[in-house]
Amino acid sequence: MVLMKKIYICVFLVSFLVGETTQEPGICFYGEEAWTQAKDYFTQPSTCHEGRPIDCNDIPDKCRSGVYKVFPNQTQGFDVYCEMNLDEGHWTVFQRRENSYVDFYRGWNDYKSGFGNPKHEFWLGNENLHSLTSQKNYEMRIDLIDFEGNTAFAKYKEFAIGDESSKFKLTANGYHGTAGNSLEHHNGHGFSTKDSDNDNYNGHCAIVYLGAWWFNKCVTADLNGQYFLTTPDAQHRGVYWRAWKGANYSLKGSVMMMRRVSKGYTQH
Ligand SMILES: [Ca+2]
Repeated sequence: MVLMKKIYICVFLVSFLVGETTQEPGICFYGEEAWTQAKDYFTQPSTCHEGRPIDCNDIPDKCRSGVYKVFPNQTQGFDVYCEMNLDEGHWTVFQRRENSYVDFYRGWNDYKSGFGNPKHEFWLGNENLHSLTSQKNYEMRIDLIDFEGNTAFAKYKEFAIGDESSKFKLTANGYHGTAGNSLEHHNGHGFSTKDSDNDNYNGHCAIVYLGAWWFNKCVTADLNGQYFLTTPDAQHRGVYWRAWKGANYSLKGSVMMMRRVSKGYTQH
């Protein structure tokens, strides 16, 4: 009975404060998460969840990192995680690895539409990445952490994902950072999954390396690879970034995010 009461209150608070009457799945939270959500709505500026932001650039400065709904070009909107503190904030996060809880060895349609929880492990979806990056100019930031707690980052001044007819082609130019440019080998290539081979290798990179990425011939980075708690069972596997940790190391975690670099804000 107590649990049911918590669920009910949570739905009421969220619905009331965002001015929606919907009780669609995902609007209700349980236990500690429900309390955090309710507290955010009470203590953050009321403007944090107003309007139709096209990405996390449109979220006001004083709002906290968390999940926000964004409405890029011609979409009905979808949830993203906005990183509001790191490196001047306003980053739209589109990938995160932190444990082995979510299976990343998935097919084309899952990678197209996205999966997981934006607050934890997830992939935002190639269609959503295209919607975001086709509306303005974007930069990208990737943060990596190893099992000893060391961190490294890679930033790209230009980042875009093509539409499905291009196989969600990656554009990542203008590297700087501490992790090394392991995306160079993948720049300009389409996305491949275990059921869609768009790489430049005779075999099928996504199956050989148990991942899903913009494989070329085959791989110097694959942050969507299998999650290992120990050294991977073969080279080029795991949550992989060769230029930082070599060919046989799987990272503890990764975060991939983008931020608009064009001047001005779009009114919606
Ligand atoms: Ca192939």
